[in-house]
Amino acid sequence: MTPVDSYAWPDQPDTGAPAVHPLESPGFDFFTPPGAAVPPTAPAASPVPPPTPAPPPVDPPTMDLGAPLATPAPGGAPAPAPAADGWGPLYVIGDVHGYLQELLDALHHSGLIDAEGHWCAGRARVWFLGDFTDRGPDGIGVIDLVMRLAAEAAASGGYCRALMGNHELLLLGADRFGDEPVHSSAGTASFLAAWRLNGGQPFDMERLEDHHVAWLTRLPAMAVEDGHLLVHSDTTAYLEFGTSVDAVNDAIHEVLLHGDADEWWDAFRRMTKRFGFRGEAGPLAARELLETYGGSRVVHGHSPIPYLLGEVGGEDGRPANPVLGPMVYADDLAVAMDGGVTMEGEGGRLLVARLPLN
Ligand SMILES: [Mn+2]
Repeated sequence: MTPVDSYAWPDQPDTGAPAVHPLESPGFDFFTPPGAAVPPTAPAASPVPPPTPAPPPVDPPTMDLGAPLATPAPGGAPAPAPAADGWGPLYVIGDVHGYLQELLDALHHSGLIDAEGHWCAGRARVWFLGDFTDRGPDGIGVIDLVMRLAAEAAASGGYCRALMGNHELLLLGADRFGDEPVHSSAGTASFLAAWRLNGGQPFDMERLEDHHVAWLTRLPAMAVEDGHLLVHSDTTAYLEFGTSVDAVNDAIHEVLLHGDADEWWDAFRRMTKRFGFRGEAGPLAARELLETYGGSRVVHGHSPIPYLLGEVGGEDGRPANPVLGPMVYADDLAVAMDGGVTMEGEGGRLLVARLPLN
């Protein structure tokens, strides 16, 4: 893989950029370069003192997966109590985008991993909502951690699973198709150009190994758990893949296993749409997904909460308020879980939430 330039804004395409309108393009994906000052995390409700501020993301990353966390509280939060059916509580985690240390801090603070970074939540259930790589300092480190926690959780009788986000498709597509032109209704592009424009990190691509590719390729795009429909993106475009959870997951896997670059691009384009549950038509759209796939609430990542709230875009581009937790909206039918960890220093944070909310 040829090393790529440093950051480029999606609305300032370089020569390799797709010649399409930003709003129609997968390049329309919010982007904040890493490297901003990292504020102390501000956990909402927990007896555990906030962890010491993590060091600013470095490039290349140097943090160890198993390094002890700074939090002095032994064991982190109290161990989750098992549910009546034997399963432990259900957690969801929003977009990580390579922010490994922030993920370790958040998991430890939630009582899911111990001070050495190992699963300590027994039969708890964890779903990551996708988008592990790009933008942040250690995307492959994040994937390695999630893969290891999946094994450790299974050995404890719980589980740690993950959905496929659009950045997984982007990374896999860039790895597989590179500069090969893809043809979409919006113009010509390539996965490599789109990946670069959306925060693709050369050090992640260099460390992407076959076992990562195999694991990422098998991730489901949606799941229903405890009455929650879990998806990465806030869009009804999933309906274009099928009308059941299995049909959607099978259709996307079929594309990843046998599709050509154009078919991959079409899947990527659908899974990159956003804001489907916002505004007046939002509740109806959420209801349509729930009636089709099951569940009583859609839980998604992908669109950072400050953007969903319309709080970004002022003169300094900063959100008006820091993200404190998940956002319930669309007549309580949708939960946004992307706290905007890439906007650290600007009020964003990585969100871990135990479901149900309220
Ligand atoms: Mn996304």
